[in-house]
Amino acid sequence: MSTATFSDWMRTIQARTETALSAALPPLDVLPDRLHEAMRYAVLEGGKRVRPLLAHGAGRVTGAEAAIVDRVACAVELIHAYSLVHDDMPCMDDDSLRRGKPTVHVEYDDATALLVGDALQSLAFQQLAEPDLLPDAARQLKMVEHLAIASGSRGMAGGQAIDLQSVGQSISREALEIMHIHKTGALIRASVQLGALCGPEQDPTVLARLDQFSKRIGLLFQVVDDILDCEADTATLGKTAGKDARNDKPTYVTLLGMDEARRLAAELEADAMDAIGDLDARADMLRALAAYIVRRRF
Ligand code: GRG
Repeated sequence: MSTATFSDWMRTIQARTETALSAALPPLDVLPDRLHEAMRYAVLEGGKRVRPLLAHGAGRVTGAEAAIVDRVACAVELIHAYSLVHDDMPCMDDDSLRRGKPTVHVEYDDATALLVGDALQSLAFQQLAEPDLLPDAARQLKMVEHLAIASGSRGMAGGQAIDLQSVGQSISREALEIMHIHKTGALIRASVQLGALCGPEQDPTVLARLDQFSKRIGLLFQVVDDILDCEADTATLGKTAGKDARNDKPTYVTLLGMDEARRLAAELEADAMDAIGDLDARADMLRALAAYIVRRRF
């Protein structure tokens, strides 16, 4: 498949995700209008939409209608947006910039940021509760279960708790991996699971392959994120590789060094490709997405 074909697909999915998110979010002229404005500020016009892309990529494999996948793409992106709003707050990472603009608690205030995250999380589950989203109610309920587990204490929120506990401490590679499997990996995995559940073709072997793929992609995403952060820090602050300039959180680069982190990224990409190697051409967008995640530069 040509790069142009993938780029076109990616832009199409990003655009339809933007439209779907805008329709799902409460309008600006409905009370409480300040909260609704802040929710729209947090979600719209920003981000790569990697999770919606993964959901649509997996949905293609199981023959899903794109309009159904839009719903689950909104659900996973709303959870992601909530996690970023809360992660940026002073009680967590205390960041003032996100996606090139002031973070929600800076633009509004702490209480609003807290409520934005809460409300986005509820809105995410509301997307999955739509009557007759799928002809099969059991499959629709499975989506709710996957997303609840992925975002709760056995998923993203749990990973964040482990991350906060590990600040300033030296941890093993295994412990770092467990943290990321929960913090970022669980939602990436759920994005693929939910996208795959949208389609009528529910072959257990294919679903297992997609699951393997998503687990590797989750870790790959984090390793690449650590590499990019370290490169950016080195370029802008003159820091040496091996030190995360933002805080004392352990990263794959601090733990393994830059060369080994790059080698690990290449290995995870190969493993991810291998996991879906047997699938037909409908998996090509997922293959291209894996390559995009490794080679992204923003
Ligand atoms: C607050 C419950 C709670 C959880 C926060 C995911 C998370 C857990 C925090 C994000 C912190 C962070 C920057 C992690 C690094 C990897 C990551 C998830 C980066 C941001 O995701 P992208 O690159 O962002 O998909 P965009 O802006 O493109 O959507």
